[in-house]
Amino acid sequence: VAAAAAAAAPASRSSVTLTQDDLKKIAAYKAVEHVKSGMVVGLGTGSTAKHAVDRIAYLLQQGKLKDIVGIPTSSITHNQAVSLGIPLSDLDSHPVIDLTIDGADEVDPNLNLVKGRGGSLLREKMVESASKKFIVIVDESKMVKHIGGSKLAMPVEVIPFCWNHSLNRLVSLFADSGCVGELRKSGNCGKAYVTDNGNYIIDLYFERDIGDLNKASDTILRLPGIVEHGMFIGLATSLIVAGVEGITVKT
Ligand code: ABF
Repeated sequence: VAAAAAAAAPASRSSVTLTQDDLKKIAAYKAVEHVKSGMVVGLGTGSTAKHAVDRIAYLLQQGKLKDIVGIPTSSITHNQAVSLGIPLSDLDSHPVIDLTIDGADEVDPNLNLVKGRGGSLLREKMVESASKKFIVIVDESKMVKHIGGSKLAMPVEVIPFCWNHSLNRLVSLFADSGCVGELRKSGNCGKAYVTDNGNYIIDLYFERDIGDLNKASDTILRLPGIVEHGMFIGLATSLIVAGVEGITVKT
């Protein structure tokens, strides 16, 4: 209720105190305004994108949207969409997607993103790179001056075979940036986290900025055993940021 009220008016005029989840919902609902009947829609993953999927399902149930085909970016989103009755397909059948809505872990002023701290990145990148429009939805805490410059993780999906070797090679690529890496673990059980694609994730941490993002991307992807990384460079076409002062839209 609080989020719906806030979505209808600038947050600063709302009489309610907005939580971070309210802000995520506001950004998600705003993005879903761009979904039109008949579209093929990429369904993002994470606590922000989840609100967009809920909203699309609600509008379908109300008959305000029709003939939507959803392309989920993870098994979690697939299951959510199935439970809500959203018709689904995949990239094999729909190689061009009209619009994808997804969250991010970091966003810079040029709409470059870090994604994958929640565990999804490969399917997201496949879907988002096949999308005519890709709207990123975040609360204001995700905005950074430059991705790759924070002290937080840069996820890299690797094949499980000799992952420690891949970790060492990744770290040595970025020795000048004071890089360290660790295998992502699943909860407290000590076992490796396994992605939807049966792979592992290595989280890289940089002491200093990694500099040119395209160069860093190319360097990582040239390593055998690396599947994909969490830098999404030049893929987002617009950004919706929800903050306590209101919504900012950037294209
Ligand atoms: C997924 O969800 C990931 O790529 C990213 O790590 C995360 C963002 O999640 P949240 O909206 O929960 O912060 O899209």
